[in-house]
Amino acid sequence: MITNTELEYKGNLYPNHIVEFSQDSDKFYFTTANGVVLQITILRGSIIRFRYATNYNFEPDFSYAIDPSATMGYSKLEVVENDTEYIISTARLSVLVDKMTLRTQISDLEGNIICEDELGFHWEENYEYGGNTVKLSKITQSGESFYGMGDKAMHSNLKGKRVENWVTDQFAFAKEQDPLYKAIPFYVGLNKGKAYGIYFDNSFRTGFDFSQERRNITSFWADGGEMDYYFIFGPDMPKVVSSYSSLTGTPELPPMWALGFHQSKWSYYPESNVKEVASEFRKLQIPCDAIYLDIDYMDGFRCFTWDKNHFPDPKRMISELEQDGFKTVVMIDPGIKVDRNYWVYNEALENDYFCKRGDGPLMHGKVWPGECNFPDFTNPAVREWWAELYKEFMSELGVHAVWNDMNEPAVMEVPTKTAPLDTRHNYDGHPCTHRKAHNVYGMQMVRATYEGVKKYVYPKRPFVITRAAFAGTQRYSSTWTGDNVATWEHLWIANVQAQRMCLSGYSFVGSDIGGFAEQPDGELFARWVQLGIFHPFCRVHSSGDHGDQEPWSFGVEITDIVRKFVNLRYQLLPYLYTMFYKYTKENVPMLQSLVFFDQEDNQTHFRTDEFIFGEKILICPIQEPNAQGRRMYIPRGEWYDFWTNEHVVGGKEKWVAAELNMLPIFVKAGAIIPKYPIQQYVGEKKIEELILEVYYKEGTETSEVYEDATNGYDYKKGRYSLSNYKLTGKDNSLTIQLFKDGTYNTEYDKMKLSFHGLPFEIEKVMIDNEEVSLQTISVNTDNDLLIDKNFTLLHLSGKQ
Ligand code: NBV
Repeated sequence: MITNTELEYKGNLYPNHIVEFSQDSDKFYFTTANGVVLQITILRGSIIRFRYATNYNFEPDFSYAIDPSATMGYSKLEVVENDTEYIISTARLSVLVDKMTLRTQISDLEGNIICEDELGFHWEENYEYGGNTVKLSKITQSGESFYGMGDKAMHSNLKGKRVENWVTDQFAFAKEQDPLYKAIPFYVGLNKGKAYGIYFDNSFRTGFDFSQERRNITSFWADGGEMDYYFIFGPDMPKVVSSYSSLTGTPELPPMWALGFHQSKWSYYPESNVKEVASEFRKLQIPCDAIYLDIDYMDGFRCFTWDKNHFPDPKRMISELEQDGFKTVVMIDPGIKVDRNYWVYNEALENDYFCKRGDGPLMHGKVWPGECNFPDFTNPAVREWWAELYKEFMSELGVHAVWNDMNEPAVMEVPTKTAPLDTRHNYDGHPCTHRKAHNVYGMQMVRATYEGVKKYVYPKRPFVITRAAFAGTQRYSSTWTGDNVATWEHLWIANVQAQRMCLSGYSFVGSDIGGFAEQPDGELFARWVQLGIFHPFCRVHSSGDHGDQEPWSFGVEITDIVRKFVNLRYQLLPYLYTMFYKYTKENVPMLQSLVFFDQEDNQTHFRTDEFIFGEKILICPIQEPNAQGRRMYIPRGEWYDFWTNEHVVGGKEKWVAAELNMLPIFVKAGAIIPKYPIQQYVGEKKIEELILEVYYKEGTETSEVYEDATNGYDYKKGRYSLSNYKLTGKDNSLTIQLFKDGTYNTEYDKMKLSFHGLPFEIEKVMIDNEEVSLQTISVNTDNDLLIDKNFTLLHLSGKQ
């Protein structure tokens, strides 16, 4: 028995002095007299895991969030002991463990304290359920800021906030409302120019307090499980986020069509309605790649069935839509209707796949179909079964993609809006209650969906969307921010949520453009489209309760604006696809908040509106009605106004004009932005030439363009084309070097280069050290050049 009454304070228990220390290669164990064991694992020089056991007893080491393929390794590891502490040193950090209290302090090699325990680990025993409520508090350094935490609808800097992680169906949520649909217990702290991250790997309900309760204290806790967190050192934010992403994973490349514009509504039916919407897009020449079928396509809301009155021949419809360039995406929910004549229900019942309550009865609850049972997706056998259910949809009917909704799981007519806490789960062989499994339930559902869709759309790539998510869900699925509202405030929220999700390792994200609940007016809709086309997932969706929300629903002026911006997204597809490639390969978030882009500039620490799309394009949405423009912050460096080519030096605020058909967009000097011609859908046209918008800069800058077959897996065999451009600008010359990688031969042979901001008139052009006559390659008076795609060195010069 532990006797630690002297260490009890305000109901909490604390570790006392260390009585035992041991090392087992990359793991260190510190055991206190009252039975607390701290296990420190060195994963990399800058990633350190801290786990605490009470009663000497660790739980089995299992996590849904950590990517099993994450690679680790470190170069240096030393430990020394003095009278008061143990000091572990890696090539990047040193960790002090206090012998009397088990508190830790992490410093960089220059001796700057990066993260320091206040009370450190403490806990409360949970009499009712067993186990502990585990807690940890740290000292907030003065001037410290906090970012991340998934989909929180609040200011991007979380200093002074307290948040909770419990995935929740939060229809028409409000600003500051919490928790929402996702649980991503990961934050980034930024203190005196140095960033670090904490990922708390615990799927119970967790809480984080960023100096709200006590001014100088940051704390986090969980209703159960272990205090098990990863400390990730930067000191640059991109390094923190990239390390977090390497721990929890990134997705594979989606098919390129998934990055197109998508149209959805609750619900398009019958078939004629779906067809009308699709043909209107083509008639009005507004690009669109996918159309969504919400729950009403089903027979009485039974998953994996069709309402044959409204959709008599889904296979034919899907193939006709496909011929017109539309992919069909269908909804699947977790609730399975209790119905003895329904095969999915019968199969699950026979195989014991449904969740059960504490004492054995099936867990049930009301959702769209009425009374439902809920598969236990934390059981691997259930996931396998669920994956197989997609066979007919994908391989026989030709459905292209699936969205999983209501997978918090949402349950109607109960105060908790979800499954009862005593509901039992397999948790991949670690049986537990819903208290532990709730936050990962949706994740495991969409994981199973992903596996099934992937298997049955093969040799194409899968595309899946989820509403609920936990850390790591990004490996399987894209996501949307749930049931937002058609208000200006929600436009602000959507912007913050997308940036925050990207910083939290989850880049494939978008909001219901225009708002799900209620009805936007044309102006709000247009402004939302202008933001939405710069989100990785770009879909208009609405509840349909208050009227139509198609691009043409608000009159000709708005239709034209929507077309203009959707066209721009399609032109930027090679840029967007390259962003995705860099996200999957190098963990670069697809959207960067300004603080992420330039953490050393204090001006960025509290900015919410502006963000960088990819690595080179600065966007600032208009978030108020009747605006003719807005003030915005231009981050440090040199930029060009996308519309006017005006050269702007950043590090200051600026008024930027933006009438309803405009949006403030700036391009980083030195950038090379690839563009395709406008297509009505991905693959509509043969790409005859790649357009490169080249923005002059004095000095050097690199840019990349990734291309492949846009679908399928050939790219994994090396059939991709990765072009690395290095631009070097001088007073009277510009050099572009091109290094290529991969064996994919793009269908175009030529590249059209358009120059912006050249301080000289082009007089001489050298390609691969040979002079070429300007007449033969110049396409117009602007000196746009049309050159062979296989150059390696382009040199332009002229007089200023
Ligand atoms: O399936 C209907 C809706 C769906 O359109 C929406 O996108 C989801 O977030 N679903 C929620 C259930 C009903 C919400 C009131």
